[in-house]
Amino acid sequence: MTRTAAGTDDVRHDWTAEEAHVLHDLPLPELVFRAQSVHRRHFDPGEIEAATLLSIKTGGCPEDCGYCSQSAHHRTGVAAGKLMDTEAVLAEARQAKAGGATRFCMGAAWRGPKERDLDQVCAMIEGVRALGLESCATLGMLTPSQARRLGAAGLDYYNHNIDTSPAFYPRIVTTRTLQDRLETLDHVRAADIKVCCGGIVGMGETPADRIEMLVTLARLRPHPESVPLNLWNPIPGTPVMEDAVPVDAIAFVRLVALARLLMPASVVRLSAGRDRLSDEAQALAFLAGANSIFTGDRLLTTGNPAREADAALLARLGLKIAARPAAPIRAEAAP
Ligand code: SAM
Ligand code: DTB
Ligand code: SF4
Repeated sequence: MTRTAAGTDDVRHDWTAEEAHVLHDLPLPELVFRAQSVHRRHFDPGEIEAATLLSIKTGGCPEDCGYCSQSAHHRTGVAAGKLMDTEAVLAEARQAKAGGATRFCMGAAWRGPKERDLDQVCAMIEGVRALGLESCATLGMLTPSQARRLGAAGLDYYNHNIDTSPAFYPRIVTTRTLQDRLETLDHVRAADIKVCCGGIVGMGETPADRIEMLVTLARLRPHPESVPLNLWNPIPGTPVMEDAVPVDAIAFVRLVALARLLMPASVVRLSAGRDRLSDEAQALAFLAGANSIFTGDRLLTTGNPAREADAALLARLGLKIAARPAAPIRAEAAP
């Protein structure tokens, strides 16, 4: 994806919740105009990044995340599987590449990887990179040495979400803290791997929690290079199911615009729940500064728009899937 030569003088890390609320509540045309103006300083507005996900180890997870189909604490009907064979993963990566993706993201339902598993994931990363794809992994918590091993294998991105606001966090997960998540992100940074970190909306949190989540991300130094925004995909059998309140499309577009304004040089990805957004809502989200999507018919355990539907949407909008992975330069120097 083409980054423009803009400087990073509009990149700040001292955002307050009050400032974020003021931006969030602007009249929608003003909010979207400002977000699109910032977007154009950093990115080609005609390009969308495409990443494809694969669940390399599904279900049976010891964590109790109240939103997740893969937690062993909930009866969701998702069976616990084994770590996939490396060749089978690389066959999927080849298909992702043939489908136009520039990044391949491998997800595992672990609290954290075991050493033996890590050997195999490192082989997968090397294979993915040999195909000319960027690699991303999301494997749960990492120790500093595990992060270094992944970095040495050539991992480009590590996805590890903060998921929600600090105040709402203990309501959705009790087997780890937000501080644990932030520590793993520190280890990922120290290993010189780019950070993909975002969250979920629609789990029963308040609008203020959503803004707090974005402010928490925008106060990280440096900002995550990649910010996935997930609309919660309802999973019968999870505790969140009881309290979930879907986020309407316009409210979601406001969050996309706010993410773009708070983190000007970060790629903002429309992630889970995109299959419930109309073409018009997605168009508005792109106008508000979203510039990445997951392509392929599946996310991890839930659905995603069909490839053909995405191709038709992007053609209607005159948008191109970026032919190259994001430039390997950091948009922002580490402090
Ligand atoms: N186990 C690892 C972890 O938690 O970091 C990696 C996989 S986990 C499924 C990756 C992310 O997917 C979670 O952090 C959460 O933000 C998102 N996620 C999980 N279930 C979801 C759902 N039902 N709807 C939307 N996003 C979801
Ligand atoms: C992220 O923020 N969204 C992706 C990726 N990171 C790993 C995962 C979405 C999962 C949606 C639920 C599922 O398919 O199980
Ligand atoms: Fe496990 Fe990740 Fe699901 Fe939590 S979100 S239950 S850590 S797979």
